[in-house]
Amino acid sequence: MKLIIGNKNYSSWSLRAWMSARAGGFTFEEIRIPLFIPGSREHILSHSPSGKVPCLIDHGLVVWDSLAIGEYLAEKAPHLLPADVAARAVARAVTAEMHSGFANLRQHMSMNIRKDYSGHGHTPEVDAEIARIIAIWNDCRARFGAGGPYLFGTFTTADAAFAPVCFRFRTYGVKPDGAAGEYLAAMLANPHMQEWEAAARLETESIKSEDLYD
Ligand SMILES: N[C@@H](CCC(=O)N[C@@H](CS)C(=O)NCC(=O)O)C(=O)O
Repeated sequence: MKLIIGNKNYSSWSLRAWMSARAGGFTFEEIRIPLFIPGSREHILSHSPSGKVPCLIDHGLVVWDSLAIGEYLAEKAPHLLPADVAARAVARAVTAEMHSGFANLRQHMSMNIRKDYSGHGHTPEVDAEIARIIAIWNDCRARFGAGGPYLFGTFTTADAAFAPVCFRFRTYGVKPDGAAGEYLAAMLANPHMQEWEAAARLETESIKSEDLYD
């Protein structure tokens, strides 16, 4: 299995797929393509038909888009989704909401693990999206979280979907209270998250357009 990803500091979509692959216990070769430098588009297209990362290649089968990759990995490692049908439906709902929404947060609080942009990025629209994310976290933890520290107890693809938000909240100094805050702390302490973060800190490329508040 191969996973094509972008820069670990910046590529939020890559992180989602990578976290599902790690949490699923898969052995995979990681192909990291630094984004937005000469040749990167051609390099990505040599693996991924969409021209985007992440892209998963499993015995010749090409699966692109982080949502499809998460679903594919969960078919092979069913513990990546909750066992209960209702919990599984909600896990998919919050994952889909994350995948298709939160445009203001993406724009004003882009993932940038190495930076401390505390206090930056707030607009009324961003703050409304932050409130919605905190409400999702509190709701999932209260209804489904009894079996562990993650949204549905054990780590699922829903946690992978929110992994970039956790790094964003730290970069931009967003500090939820209560259950959501405890969830954020658990995610930032997750060994796979820490492995990704350590690699992001070692990267030397900068994407100036993503360093929003320098
Ligand atoms: N909906 C896609 C989005 C993928 C995406 O936008 N990836 C960005 C990096 S995070 C990318 O490949 N950008 C390179 C480019 O557009 O040339 C997914 O979930 O995988």
